[in-house]
Amino acid sequence: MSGNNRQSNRKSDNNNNDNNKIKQTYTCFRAEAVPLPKIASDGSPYGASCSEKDKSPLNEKSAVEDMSSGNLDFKETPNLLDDDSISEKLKNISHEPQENKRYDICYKSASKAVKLKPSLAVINREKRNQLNRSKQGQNIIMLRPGMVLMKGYISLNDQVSIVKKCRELGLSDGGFYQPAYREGTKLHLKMMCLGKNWDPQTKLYSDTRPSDNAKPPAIPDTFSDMVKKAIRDSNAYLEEKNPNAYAGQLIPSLSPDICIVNFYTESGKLGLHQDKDESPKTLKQGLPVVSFSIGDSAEFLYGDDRDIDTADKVILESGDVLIFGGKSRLVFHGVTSILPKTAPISLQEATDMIPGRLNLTFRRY
Ligand SMILES: O=C(O)CCC(=O)C(=O)O
Repeated sequence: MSGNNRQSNRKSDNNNNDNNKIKQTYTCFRAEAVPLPKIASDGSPYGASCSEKDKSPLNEKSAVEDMSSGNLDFKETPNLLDDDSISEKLKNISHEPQENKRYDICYKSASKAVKLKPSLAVINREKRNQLNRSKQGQNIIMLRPGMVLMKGYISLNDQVSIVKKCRELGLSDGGFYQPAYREGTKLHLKMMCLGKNWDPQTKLYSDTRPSDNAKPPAIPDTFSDMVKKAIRDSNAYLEEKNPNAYAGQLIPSLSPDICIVNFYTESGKLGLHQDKDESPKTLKQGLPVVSFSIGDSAEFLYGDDRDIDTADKVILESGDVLIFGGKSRLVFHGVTSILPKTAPISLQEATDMIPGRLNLTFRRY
């Protein structure tokens, strides 16, 4: 995986129905603690990046979100601790130096008392999303040879189970942490590896995480089964739809031994990169990367090179599965933004997940 500098200015967005080319560059800001972004000459996977953009005045909600993304200077917010419910949330989200903290992707249930009531517009959107989910199996789109998007493929129940499992694993040894590059630039997400560790500093896989020697938790069997089923279903659909057109374009099956779990807060992002640190055999065979999206939607770019001006764009919503293997195994891809408040309400209610997006990418070394 390698990244790209995104310190530039948003100019335009020529998104149209026929061709979703995104013609944008992005304005990004640097957090105090983050060294100057650099062009990722080393191909940094998640991009030497612009930093958290949210500099808005603190209120209860944004303070908790900022704390959860590790960007809040605790000393500046003494009033927050006067409120019992907020301090309850903060107890759950460490403000120790990021290297040492256990990152919780869900609020404690006690914090439910401070939840905001969803607006009518949000409730309606949720209903539409649920309707789409019920069309499961008819919503498979081939984005390009070897790259398939399965809209709403993961049922809400399974999404809830995945969030709960990731929360549990994320709080255990080898769980979520704040990754950084060798030069100290922080990635705009929290990460946890399952199966094997992938290190953003060396771009190598290993059995333990160098920063704390933790052994990554195993990939739950239920996750692996879902990955295998998704590939089978996507191939079956493509074959049935048009046996001639898709002959030779089916996705090789995958028995994953690595899963990289990313959690993006609302200001999270990830530069255009390729997933190319897996074994030469895997890359040669085009064994796919299978990606699960859960929570808030993401603006996802993909293309032939590390160029946001020529990349295509697609919105990944909660429950979507994206598969890229075969001819698309080395496609450049990245996340330009998270679309706040787009997660299914029922998911939020069942998990008490903090605002943001959970993404799991399964691979084989
Ligand atoms: O969050 C996503 O959808 C992409 C994640 C990704 O590209 C990666 O982990 O390599």
